[in-house]
Amino acid sequence: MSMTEKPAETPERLAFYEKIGREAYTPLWSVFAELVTREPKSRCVPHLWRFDQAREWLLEAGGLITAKEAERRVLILENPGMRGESKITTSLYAGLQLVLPGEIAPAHRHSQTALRFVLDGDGAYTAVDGERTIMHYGDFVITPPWAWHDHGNDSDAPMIWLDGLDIPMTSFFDASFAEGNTAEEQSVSRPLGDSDARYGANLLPVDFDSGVRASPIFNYPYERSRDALERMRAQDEWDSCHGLKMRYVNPVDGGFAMPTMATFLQLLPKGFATARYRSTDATVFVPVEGRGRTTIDGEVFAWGPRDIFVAPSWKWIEHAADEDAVLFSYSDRAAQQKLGLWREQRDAP
Ligand code: 1HN
Repeated sequence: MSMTEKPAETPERLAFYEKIGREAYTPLWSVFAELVTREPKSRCVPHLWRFDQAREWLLEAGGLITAKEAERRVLILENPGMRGESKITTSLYAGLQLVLPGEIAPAHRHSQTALRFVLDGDGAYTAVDGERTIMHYGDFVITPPWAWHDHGNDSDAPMIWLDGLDIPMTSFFDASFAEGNTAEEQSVSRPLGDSDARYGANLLPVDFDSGVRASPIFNYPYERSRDALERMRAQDEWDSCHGLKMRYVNPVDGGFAMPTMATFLQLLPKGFATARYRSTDATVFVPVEGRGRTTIDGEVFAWGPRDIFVAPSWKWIEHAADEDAVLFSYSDRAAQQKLGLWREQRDAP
């Protein structure tokens, strides 16, 4: 049988499909080519959201509903190819969350893993399983599956961050559980900086086994990651497709920081233009510093700090930096690699 063409229908065949269809059967040969495609086919399309517009509408939402009433005051970034599905890619969710000064986003927990990437404001906290962390611009913070979490803003300015969750993936597996807490905020049971000291200093408690697959570090401060990139650039070894690209790591097993989602931070020096690459993990990019342009499937997106753009699976991507630029990104590569699915093709050595 051809991989791409479906056999011609005949009146006898159609009558047969009709008969078996009434009893919940379908002939594989009439759907095979759509099920097993030669290459990834997706409704996900490239798109860019401007932070300035998002911030304006988030602040407007801030006048319409409180964080408490909304549970989470978030504007979802919906892929234009999949409107109404709360997805930025086929497997991933993205939203922008606003917490105003004095507000609390109440404690809850769920099966879905979440990441936060801080985009505006300074000094709000998120609490995960009894420990708070204070958030600053560019910090990457994780909420492992089934961990209690709440957010609060004791600063005097609005805080906005990007939420990335594996919601569509969890729905795909029909594995979603969630519960709220009777108390609005968790009681604090560990001092600030406890996880960082225990797990973030190239040390681990001897015999450590958290029983959780996510990293025990839950705030990866931008200051530290950025400093690492800056010190490495002196070596002048740029990957032709990715510049200087690092992945956030779980110190316990060397894997990605979260079980389903992979996160990255990359530096593209001023004037650098990458070679093309494509990979099976549709990716959400967030420029943290600098300006540049990314071409995705032939379409050019000019970006600046805090804009958000998405590249679908298996579409050619190339970046060009007009200034020294830093990009944060996340994708489902962590899951795909565990499942033996991930592929990358480089149009370069
Ligand atoms: C969630 O728990 C948060 O904790 C944000 O801030 C967005 C979207 C869907 C489901 C849970 C948060 C979310 C979410």
